[in-house]
Amino acid sequence: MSGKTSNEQIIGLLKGKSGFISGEEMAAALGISRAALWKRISLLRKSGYAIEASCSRGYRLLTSPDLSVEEIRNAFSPLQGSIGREVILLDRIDSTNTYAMELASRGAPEGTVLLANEQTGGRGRRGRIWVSPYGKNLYMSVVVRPDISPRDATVLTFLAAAAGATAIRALTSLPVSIKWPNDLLVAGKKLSGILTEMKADMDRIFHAVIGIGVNINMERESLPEEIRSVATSVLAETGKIRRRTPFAVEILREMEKRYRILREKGKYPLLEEWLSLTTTIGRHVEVTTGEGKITGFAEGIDEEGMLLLRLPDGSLRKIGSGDIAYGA
Ligand code: BT5
Repeated sequence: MSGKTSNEQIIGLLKGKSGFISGEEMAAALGISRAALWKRISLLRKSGYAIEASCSRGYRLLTSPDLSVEEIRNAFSPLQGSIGREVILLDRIDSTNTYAMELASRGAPEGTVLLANEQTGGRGRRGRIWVSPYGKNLYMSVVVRPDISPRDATVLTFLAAAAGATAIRALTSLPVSIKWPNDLLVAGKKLSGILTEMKADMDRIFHAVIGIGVNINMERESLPEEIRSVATSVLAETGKIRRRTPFAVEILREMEKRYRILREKGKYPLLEEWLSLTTTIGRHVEVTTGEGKITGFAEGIDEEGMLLLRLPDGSLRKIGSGDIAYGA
């Protein structure tokens, strides 16, 4: 348990037992006094854990908060890989990406994860908003320092999209697919979006932040009118309220696996996996770019993740960023 604070250790001990665990045993395991243990338990209750206390039998965990930073930390060892080695949960922030970029520029270690219960200024690409109501969804950003060229930064978005799709499929059995470049869709509606930002010069990335928002327990009716028809959530698709913790843990695990592949084998395995999960390639699409709308046949991606669009006049156009609409 090295590197864990007493909060994580307490939750680890309580979760390790289905019944009560004595205060004496816990205090001994943590190397703290019974009084200090009591204080810790009170604080954990304040952050949403229901812990029963009995004079004769000790403590028992009844329920955990649905987004538990202690459980997320316990799922990752600081020594194991990089992603998840530090996990911060904030109640409310303008944008986890903005704050993670700030932390990264102040030297936050690679793999720092920032989560929030609510974003008051959640962001999409090009200044658009990401609707982020309190306690409903996952809003998560990860600091990375990849040794890749800034021209290859799209692979970070692809890595997160594949990680998100794989994790959400495993947890929900929903047929999640990827729409170029950064959307996760279920039944044609947006379940999740990814925003990758970086500080870089011409040939080096100093740091990057990969932000992912996943709609979990948000009711479709609570969405603003203009988003309702394009968005969905796990609740809307399955009718079930879910704990957010397993989504955070599984997405981070899947990101870690792919980040290691990027480090050890380079970008090509990730581009290939992304191709196997996308529904964009091999169909007629309409792409809205900064210069307007273009329609064509999405033939593939190039080695930097740019979309290769065959235009009606037969020419091939490379598109670096845009919004895709699927034709009827
Ligand atoms: C995205 O942008 O899809 C990137 C979303 C990234 C959100 C995460 S949350 C954690 C981190 N911190 C942040 O501040 N951001 C990241 P884009 O492709 O530009 O899509 C934005 C569009 O999606 C909006 O214009 C709406 O149409 C739609 N939208 C907004 N909120 C939504 C939501 N909660 N669910 C589905 N669609 C939404």
